[in-house]
Amino acid sequence: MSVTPPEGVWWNQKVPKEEKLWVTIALVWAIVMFVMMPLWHIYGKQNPSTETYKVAPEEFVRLTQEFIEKYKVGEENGVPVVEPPPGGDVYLLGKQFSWEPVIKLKKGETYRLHISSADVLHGFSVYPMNINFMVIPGYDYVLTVTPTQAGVYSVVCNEYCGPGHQVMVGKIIVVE
Ligand SMILES: [Cu+2]
Repeated sequence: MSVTPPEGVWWNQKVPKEEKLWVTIALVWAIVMFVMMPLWHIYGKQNPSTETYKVAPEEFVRLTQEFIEKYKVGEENGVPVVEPPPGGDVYLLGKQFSWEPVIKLKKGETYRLHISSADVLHGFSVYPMNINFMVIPGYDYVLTVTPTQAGVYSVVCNEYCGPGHQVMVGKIIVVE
C-alpha cells in the first residue's frame, strides 16, 4: 500500500472519535501534571527550601575555607573531609573541577547546606538519590537537609562546566 494524499478539503472533515478521545486524555493529563507541580512543591518530601542569597564567589570561597578549617577531620585524595555539628551551616563549593569539601553528616540530623560555585555554572546531583540542583556563581542556595539513610553518596556535576567536567565528583558520607 502506498501513501495517498488526502482528497479534497480534508480539514473540513469530521475528526474521528478515537482522535478526539486521545486529544482529551492528553489534555487532561497535561492539566493534572500542571496542577501537581505547585502541589508537589508544598506537600512533597525533601523539596528545596527556596532559600537563596546573593553572595560574591570570592566571599563564598572564603566562607567554605573558614568552614573547612573549623571542622576538618581528615583528608581524602587531597580533598578535606569535614564533620560539622548537627543543626549548623554546611558549605559545599563547586569549582572547575571538584566539589569541596567531603562532608560527613549524621543520619536523622538536620543541616543547612549552602551550595554555590566559585567560577561557572555547575549541577549538584546526588547519586543514587534523585536530587538535582543548579549551582550558579553569585548565589548561595540553602537546602535544609535531613539525611534519612546512612551511606556514601556521590555528588556528580550534571551541568557541563569545561574539559574536566566528567571527573567532577564529590562525596557526602552519612553515618548512623
Ligand atoms: Cu561540570
